[in-house]
Amino acid sequence: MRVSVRSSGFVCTLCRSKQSRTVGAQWRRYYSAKESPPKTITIEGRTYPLDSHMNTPPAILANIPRRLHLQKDHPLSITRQIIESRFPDHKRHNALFPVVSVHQNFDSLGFAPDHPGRAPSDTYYINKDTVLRTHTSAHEADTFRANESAGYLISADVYRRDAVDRSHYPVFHQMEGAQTWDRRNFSPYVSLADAIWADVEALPKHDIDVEDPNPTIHPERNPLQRAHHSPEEVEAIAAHLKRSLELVVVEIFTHAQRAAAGTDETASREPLRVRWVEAFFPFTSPSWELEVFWQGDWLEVLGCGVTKQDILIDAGVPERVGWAFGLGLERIAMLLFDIPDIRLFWSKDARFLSQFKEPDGKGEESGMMWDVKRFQSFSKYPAAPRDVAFWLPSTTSPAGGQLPATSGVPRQFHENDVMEVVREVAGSAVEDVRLVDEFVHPKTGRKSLCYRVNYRSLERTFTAEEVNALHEKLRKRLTEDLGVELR
Ligand code: FA5
Ligand code: MG
Repeated sequence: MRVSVRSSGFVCTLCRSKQSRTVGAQWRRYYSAKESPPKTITIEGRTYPLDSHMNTPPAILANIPRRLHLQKDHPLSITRQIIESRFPDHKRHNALFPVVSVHQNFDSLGFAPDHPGRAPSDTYYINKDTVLRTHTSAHEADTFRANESAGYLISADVYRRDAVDRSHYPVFHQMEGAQTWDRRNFSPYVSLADAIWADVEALPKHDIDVEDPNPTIHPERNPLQRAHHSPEEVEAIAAHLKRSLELVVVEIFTHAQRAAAGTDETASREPLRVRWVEAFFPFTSPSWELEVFWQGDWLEVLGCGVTKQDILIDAGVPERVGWAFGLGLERIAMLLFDIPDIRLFWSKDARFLSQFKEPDGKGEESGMMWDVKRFQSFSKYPAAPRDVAFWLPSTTSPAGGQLPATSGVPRQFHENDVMEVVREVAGSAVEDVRLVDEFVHPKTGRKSLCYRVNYRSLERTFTAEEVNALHEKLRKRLTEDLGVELR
């Protein structure tokens, strides 16, 4: 692929798309010390052509080989195995490659062409057709097509340009689960719905109080796929889905409370509160999210729903109907072990890693084998907050700023671009980044933003000089990359 380089940025000669200077400049800075940027990139032996859509920093790609969900004795791997123990008959897929096509990640799941999730402000692109998967659902269609089992689980690393705080990291891990029934095979029952209800009855019961105030089907908010399912079938599928996932939460909390019992009596007495809320995903209907009350707030742990029948039809299994879910392994592991900061999962510090142990030998299928201990936080090092205030680039629209552009179509400023620059300059030296002030100048219409960057190491105390140097570098890079004017 040939790419023409202009002083103001890059234009992809293949797709003729207008790329912001950020994307082109990043690509040039990361991947080229020489005159022209490289034409391809090789990731673990697989080679991809590059174009001006490339916005994935090397520091993000460097996480690919870590595979924390498979690392022995790692809390994410332990969490994965405890959840897997609730689905003993589901086929597991734990080594699927993270570079996927735009088709797999979005099109195959029915994402609209203008869905915000596709934007380069939210997703790491390798080229215009290739991304780092943003969710494990990227493998749904292929796994349904392979049709190897009625149920499956996929655990994997996923990548998103997102906020910087204690529960968000640009790389995290999800577990996808699905269960299907063949509508031609319901004997000895009189209907498919009856056959599914028999499976619901075969699941264990639990005694937790679950808030679930909404009807399973709501014509506007959570519609039935009328062409494909009867209301009775959806009631049965939803009951099976919800019970299966409530049992996951019960399993996790049983372990967490047992671990807490040894340390803190009040935590061990706090009853588990769980609620279902209505949700929307392009690939399920009806859809829900499951939230758990934890340390004073509702925490979303998973999304799920009745699989869109078009996905199963396109995958060549039109006779199958069923459910799917996707959960965040970090979120669950934070509840399970009481881990306060998502950056800790990436730590190579023995004070962190040595606290977690898988049981030896077999017994993976039995949750009772797990001896979970509550994480003993090592001492907290002081936070060093620094503010950075800037004017967004002048713009015809007084409402917001725009990134420098090459071909007349400017790209809107997006907060995730600030987050990305912070990650590049300071990596995991930053605990969180928050917008603390914004205003629009009454005369010029220019917009000013002020972000508070909270520098704090998990492993030691930073000196003021170190923090100042990082912050100065950040200020410089914000002007260079985003075209903002420091105040
Ligand atoms: C999804 O990713 C859907 N693919 C889930 C799904 C699968 C729905 C199958 C229906 C059927 P969502 O973007 O809400 O949905 O992410 C799912 C879970 O991942 C969240 O509930 C949360 O637990 C976790 N999660 C999302 N973003 C982050 C993040 N930046 N850091 C850590 N965990 C996250
Ligand atoms: Mg969600």
